[in-house]
Amino acid sequence: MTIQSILARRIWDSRGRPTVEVEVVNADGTRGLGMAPAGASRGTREAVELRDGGQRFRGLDVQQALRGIEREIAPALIGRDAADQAGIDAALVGLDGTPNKSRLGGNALIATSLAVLHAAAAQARQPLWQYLAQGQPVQLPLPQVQVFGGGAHAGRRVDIQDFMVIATGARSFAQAMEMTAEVYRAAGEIMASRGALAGVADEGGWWPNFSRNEEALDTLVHAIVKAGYIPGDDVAIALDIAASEFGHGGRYRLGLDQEELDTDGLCERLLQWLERYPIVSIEDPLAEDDEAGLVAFTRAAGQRVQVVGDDYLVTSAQRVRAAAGLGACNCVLVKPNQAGTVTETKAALDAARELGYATIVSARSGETEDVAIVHLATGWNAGQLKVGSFARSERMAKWNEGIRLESRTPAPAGYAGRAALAPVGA
Ligand code: 2PG
Ligand code: MG
Repeated sequence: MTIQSILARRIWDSRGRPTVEVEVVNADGTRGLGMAPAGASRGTREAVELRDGGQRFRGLDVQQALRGIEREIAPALIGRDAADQAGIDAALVGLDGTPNKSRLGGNALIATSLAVLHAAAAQARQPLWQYLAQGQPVQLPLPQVQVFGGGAHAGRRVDIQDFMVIATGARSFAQAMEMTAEVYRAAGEIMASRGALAGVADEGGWWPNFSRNEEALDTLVHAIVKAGYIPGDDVAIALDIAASEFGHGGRYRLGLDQEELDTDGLCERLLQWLERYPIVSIEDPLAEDDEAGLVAFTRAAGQRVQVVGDDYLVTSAQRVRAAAGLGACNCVLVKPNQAGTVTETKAALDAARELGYATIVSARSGETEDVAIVHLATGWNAGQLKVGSFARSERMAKWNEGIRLESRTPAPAGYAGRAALAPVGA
């Protein structure tokens, strides 16, 4: 069955910014929709988003990306089989012709690649996760859910970007959502009781009205207790330090705490937090350019907690292999738009798995109603899923999709739970 037409249009993301949507229509009438998400804290080696520049929508319009899809991508893909994901993705990469996908745009490529994937699943008359699972037993992922947003997602009100919880005591995806709902609400009540409630940040986490970064951690523990759970037992903490946002060349400036730390100083601070708080996962603890720091931190903490590479690994199989050679990180954050195509995303995930790294499929801070990543996390058996907070429907659509997958027949073969965390088997 062949691709009959490809439509590209501008839609709007969760920050009200332009983004790319692609619709692939097969000859049998089945179709697939792909939407490009957008990050705010980005790794410098990510696939480049093609934006128009100029005055309109603060330079963020995507007309050039749409034109590239209409004039170059569509003619190259029409007549091909949507089921040939690898062939189509290779064609996309070849057409673009640049190492960072800057000519046609990573946003154009990922929207197209995801639309082709959806169209192939629709053609096979299977839910996407099942199409991806190819008959292998797969599990619903363990969710990481943001409670306070910070960093680039909250006007840098606090330095640390994501203060998240993982319902480690939950025995199903639905139960993890129930526990998270109670903690999220308790955190809001605590902020309200302090007169500190000021709406939410970009991913739906409570606005981080704190006077120190550690106050956010204390409040998170307090919220877990107030919700009736045992910190570390029932509900644990996950952080995305997103250190590339406040550190370069081994110098880290914590604006809120009015401190400047070097690599050793930041490592030491984070190791103290690991002692004092029930943290089970820590992402981008050092900046993307601080490889030695990432190796040292992983050596010091990687036997006890999950050390996640996001900006540093940028969903690249090649970078994952290099990191494994050095001993940096023990878990890979997998973001399809960092790679630019579904096939390259899967290659990064496969490399991670082969090397004994845990994997988390992740959304971006700029999202849409698209729930594809829930299917990718499940169908690829990634083990973990990160999609932001427990508010705003671009987030809730994804959590709710997980609940749907768990309760439908056929359902995935159970729930990954805390065993999905690195270090694996700890
Ligand atoms: C991250 C993501 C999601 P962004 O850093 O992991 O929280 O943020 O999409 O802005 O890169
Ligand atoms: Mg991150």
